[in-house]
Amino acid sequence: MLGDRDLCDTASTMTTPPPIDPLDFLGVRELWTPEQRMLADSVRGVVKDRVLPNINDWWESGQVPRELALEFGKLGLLGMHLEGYGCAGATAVDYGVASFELGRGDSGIRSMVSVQGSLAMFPIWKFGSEEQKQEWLPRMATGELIGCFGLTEPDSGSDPSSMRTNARRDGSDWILNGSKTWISNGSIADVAVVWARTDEGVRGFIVPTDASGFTATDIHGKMSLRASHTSTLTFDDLRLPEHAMLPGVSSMSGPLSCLNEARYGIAWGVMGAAQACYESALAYAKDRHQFGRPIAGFQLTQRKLVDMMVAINRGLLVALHVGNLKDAGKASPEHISFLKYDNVRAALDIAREARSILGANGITLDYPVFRHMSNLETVYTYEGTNEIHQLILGQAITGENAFT
Ligand code: TGC
Ligand code: FAD
Repeated sequence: MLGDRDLCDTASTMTTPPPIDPLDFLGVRELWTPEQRMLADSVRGVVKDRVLPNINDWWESGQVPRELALEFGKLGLLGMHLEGYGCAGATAVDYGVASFELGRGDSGIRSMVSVQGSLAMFPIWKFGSEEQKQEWLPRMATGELIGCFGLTEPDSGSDPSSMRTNARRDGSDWILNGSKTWISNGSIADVAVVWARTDEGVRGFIVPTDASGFTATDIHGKMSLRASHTSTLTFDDLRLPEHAMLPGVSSMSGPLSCLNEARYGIAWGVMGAAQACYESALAYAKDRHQFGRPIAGFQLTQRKLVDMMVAINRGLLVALHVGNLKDAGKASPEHISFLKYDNVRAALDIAREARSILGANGITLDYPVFRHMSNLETVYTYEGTNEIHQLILGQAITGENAFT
């Protein structure tokens, strides 16, 4: 029988909260399943072993080895949220957790995975014929084949509906002409999913990059997302067979629905980048002394660190909530815009504050912060700029369309 003393002990054990972890303040990781925590650990392991030791060299050279895709394929990360055809059939939350860990390494490396799964494989999986799925998806899931996604054009960025790239029928073939720019993975891709105007509406085409009339040229002089190949693609009377066309869609809803998938993963990934910046700034602030004390002891530094910590916990909780909505089939494109809009701007603010805490050291590659900060400038712009998501949300709450 338990005595009064035992009862008190039991009660106090039950109510004593665990110690606070400054790196996971609200214990958000505990909301992930044990399998999701294991997934996070294994992605983190690959990032630690394969990405972080090389990232500064890749950043400086602007080159990423394409073999990295094979490693991600082995882990089952490529097209992981798709079912069948060699894909892992994971949940949206699983995909988010993996993106978080990849983003913690580098947003360019996370982009390699996002583009492959959400932008190149997803449209084939969603809108492709059975033959197209069988032909492309299994080898894309392993990383043997790399894909890219061509929507943006030199004169059509935020407004992709104004695209000029076009395809016309020629007998049973299609002839593709035009250009796409700012295309991630472009010059290392084996296959490009290209969106073009046709007499039948906007159509997606699976374009092998060794086709005659296809050219990919890397964009140089980037100050952001340097560990990622970004290219301009041109199509010059490029002849494609009928079976290169995705039969399942003939409107802008095709490419725009792919963006939902990528935007969702990105919004988790930026919290990974923010976490890396926060961890770096926290460690630095505790170690760096000025005026005879650690700079972590100054109230202004504590304010910065606290704001970062709160924003990361909040961003991860919202990401988990939207992930759960997505898994329940209840996430609308506007929910995903909310997530992309708020998490990216928060991550960029966190990275800038972290940079300031590191002082002069903050502008070097000796610490990851500036690299993340500058990457986040790209993420603020791609997959719908901050302003575009603001207007999507504005329309959702006012009913007024600010675009037209
Ligand atoms: P709008 O008239 O609103 O829509 C045309 C049709 O599309 C449907 N739709 C969507 N469907 C699914 N998901 C969405 N998010 C959708 N948004 C719109 C819509 O219902 C309609 O369908 P239907 O059946 O009635 O025809 O189109 P709009 O031309 O007025 O444009 C709206 C706007 C501005 C929101 C859209 O153009 C937009 O999102 N612009 C931003 C462009 C963008 O995000 N580009 C990204 C390029 S890819 C990239 O950046 C990759 S980065 C690499 C990486 O991910 O790591
Ligand atoms: P613009 O559309 O010209 O916008 C310029 C400014 O005007 C922005 O601030 C914008 O918010 C603002 N603006 C535009 N319209 C409005 C409006 N209606 N109201 C208020 N403000 C407005 N694209 C792909 O298709 N595939 C890829 O793989 C890909 N990868 C990328 C990788 C990198 C590194 C980068 C930088 C971009 C990539 N993109 C890709 C392109 C990206 O999606 C576009 O850059 C983005 O959609 C914005 O287009 P834009 O750069 O032409 O800017």
